[in-house]
Amino acid sequence: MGFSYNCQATCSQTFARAGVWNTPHGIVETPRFMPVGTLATVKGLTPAQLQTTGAQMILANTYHLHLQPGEAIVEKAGGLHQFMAWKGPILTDSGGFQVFSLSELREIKDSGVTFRSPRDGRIIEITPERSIQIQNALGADVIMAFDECPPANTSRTEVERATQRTYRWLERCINAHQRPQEQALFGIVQGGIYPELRCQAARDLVQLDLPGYAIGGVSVGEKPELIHQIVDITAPLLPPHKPRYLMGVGTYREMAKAVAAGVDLFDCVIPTRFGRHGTAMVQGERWNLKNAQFKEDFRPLDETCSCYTCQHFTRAYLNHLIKSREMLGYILLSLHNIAELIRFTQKMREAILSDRFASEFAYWLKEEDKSLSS
Ligand code: PRF
Ligand code: ZN
Repeated sequence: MGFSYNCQATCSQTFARAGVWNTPHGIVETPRFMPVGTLATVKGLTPAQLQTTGAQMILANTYHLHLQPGEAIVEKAGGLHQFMAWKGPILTDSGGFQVFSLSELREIKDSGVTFRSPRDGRIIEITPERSIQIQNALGADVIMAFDECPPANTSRTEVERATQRTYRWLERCINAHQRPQEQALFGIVQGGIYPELRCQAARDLVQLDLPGYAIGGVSVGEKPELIHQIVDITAPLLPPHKPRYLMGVGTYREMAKAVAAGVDLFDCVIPTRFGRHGTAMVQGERWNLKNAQFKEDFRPLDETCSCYTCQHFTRAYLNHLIKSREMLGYILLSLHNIAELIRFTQKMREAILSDRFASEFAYWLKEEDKSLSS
């Protein structure tokens, strides 16, 4: 029972590490990508299908589940695991990020955030205490601190204010947390693109001796080089015997560079969002399956992929499904895309275990060729 992170191997040339993280609902082998199931569903996939992708831990979201169906319903159902029939570990994000990114008419004060519900227009207040109360009721294995994530164009003064507020909110989250034995509360390092603010935030959070740490506030519109720089500065300041989670990042290069900096966990909506739009992620490329070039292509989507989609269906069939707007097309692409990203992180893990990470992932780790990259 409980939580423990055990490092199995470290890379001799980077800060990459492979580990096993024990949670109350099973182990997570790191580095690993976590699929996003915002509304207690990874869109389009049954838990059994999800399991075949190699998913171990999945995400859900406090903000969305508070609005619909409400945490009381989930609690009555016996908690998130029972409600959605996912037996593995679950993490809930605090809602902080979504309040900022999704709601119109929001007001941020020291006490918390008020916003107008996009569903029915009622005014809702989420405070650090409220976020934790909701997350305690939802019952995920890992819960996230309620933080303020300023957008990329925010001034240093404003970011400093947000980072200090995030720290005060974290103290309130810790005090409000009613189930510390069953649910690990992660702190989130903010500080924008400002190295000194990141360092200060990381040091302050580490003092609180939390069971895990996240790097937030990246991939909010800044250049990729800045993501790498911030992660390089922040990750080494986090305790080596606890998991490190880079929030909202799921592109190959950013994950590889973050793993090289010592990050263990990732999440991103890209694989499911792309899947729902008919886009497949194949060996680092993005293919639009609507494209006529696939019409008579009877090869599997990715000939090297062992996912259910690639084992059973052709590009021609997927082209047909997507063109016909058939549900199954979106489902099969989401399944493959998730499997693809998890496999990428699993490959990094295996490379670290045999100390071949730096050479095998050299392509992703080298400086980006600006003429080719997107
Ligand atoms: N904070 C929270 N969730 C997040 C982020 C954050 O900064 C990000 C930023 N990439 C994604 N999800 N609570
Ligand atoms: Zn596949």
